[in-house]
Amino acid sequence: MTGASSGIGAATVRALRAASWDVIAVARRRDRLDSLAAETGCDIFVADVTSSDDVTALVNRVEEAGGIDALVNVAGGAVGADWVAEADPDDWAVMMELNVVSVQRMIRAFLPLLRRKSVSRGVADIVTISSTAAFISYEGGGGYNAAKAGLHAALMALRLELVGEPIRVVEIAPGMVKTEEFALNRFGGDEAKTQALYEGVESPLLAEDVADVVRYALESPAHVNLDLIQMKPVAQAMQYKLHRGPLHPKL
Ligand code: 8X3
Repeated sequence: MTGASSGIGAATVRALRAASWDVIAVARRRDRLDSLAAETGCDIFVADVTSSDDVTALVNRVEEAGGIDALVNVAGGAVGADWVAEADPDDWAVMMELNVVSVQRMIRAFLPLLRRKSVSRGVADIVTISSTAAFISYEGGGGYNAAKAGLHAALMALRLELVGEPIRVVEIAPGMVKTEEFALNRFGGDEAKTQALYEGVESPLLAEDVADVVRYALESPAHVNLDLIQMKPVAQAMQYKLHRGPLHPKL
């Protein structure tokens, strides 16, 4: 599973290890992977999913380890919150590479192994974290909206292309998830903007909530494909319809 060094990725490693899955945690930051390995007993592999050489080395390692039952694509993210007319095209290119092209690179690389594993396990899985940003655009989200919408479109095509094979293509699209890095990266390290985003929101989703759904998807009976799951905190009806303050019934 990719994106394992923090946030939803690290939480998913913990959730899967707690459910006795063998996990190869993949990310760029060795120190974080080392801590995760010490904590959970997962295997680790330092790789940048934007590098074809790194992904090839990872495939070789996974083959040596006997293959995989599931590929979980978590790596992704937003760079900047600039409006379309002002955003740096290089930021957009990074988002496209990380959220779309790298996922395709991983799927292309691992599909042969997943096909082989599906014979013995009865099913194999490709689980990918997208975002509600794939479906609803918002000011300052253009590049991220485009990238996640592209990812969603690609996963729909993949599901069509794999029909007839015992391979589940699962897309999990979370809304507001409070993690240590997502918003901070998006806002270029601006703590005040990051704090303001979550200000007053009663119980935003946590990385662990998304990790639970990944585990549930993987452990569902082999004939059940969760397909597309959107999940949001109760306080969020849409990205632009967010309740700040306590939730209370209208009695
Ligand atoms: C992040 C969700 O609402 O910031 O994937 O677009 S949102």
